[in-house]
Amino acid sequence: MIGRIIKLEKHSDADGSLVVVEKNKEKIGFDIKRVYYIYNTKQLFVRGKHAHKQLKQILICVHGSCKIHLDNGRGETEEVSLSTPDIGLIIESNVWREMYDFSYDCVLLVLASMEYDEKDYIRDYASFKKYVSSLQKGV
Ligand code: T46
Repeated sequence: MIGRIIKLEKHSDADGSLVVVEKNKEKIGFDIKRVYYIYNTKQLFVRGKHAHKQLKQILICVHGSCKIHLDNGRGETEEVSLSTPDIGLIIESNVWREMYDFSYDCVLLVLASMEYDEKDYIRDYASFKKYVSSLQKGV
């Protein structure tokens, strides 16, 4: 598994539902420093297409649905469908991600371990593969 799926604590009653993300309960393994969300994405548009050197994130599709393609740069890939607000996908650093197949009503919430830093992005796939291989060789 490249991404880690976590089941979030949901409290539902006749009046509705509430979902909690708590670092220690869900064994998230990092502090959350930034929150953003993606919505109004055109269905055929592919977002992401990058990796992060340090950043770790949890993706939660709080409304609608979308798919996430993950690639660890070492020959393994994975497709994850998100369509439930009480499921989170943890993506560690050094994972190439692409988000696609957005439903018209998709709201993708992201909880991130670091503040925004463009220098942390690798936006070119060949450079990503090179970077992962340099990590493996310890250079
Ligand atoms: C990721 C996936 C899941 C900011 O100014 N601050 C921010 O915190 C973020 C996340 C983005 N931006 C700016 C940078 C771009 O001008 O917002 C614009 C769109 O960002 P980007 O093209 O990187 O969006 P996505 O949907 O391709 O990727 C985002 C995150 O950037 C990325 O970290 O893993 O969502």
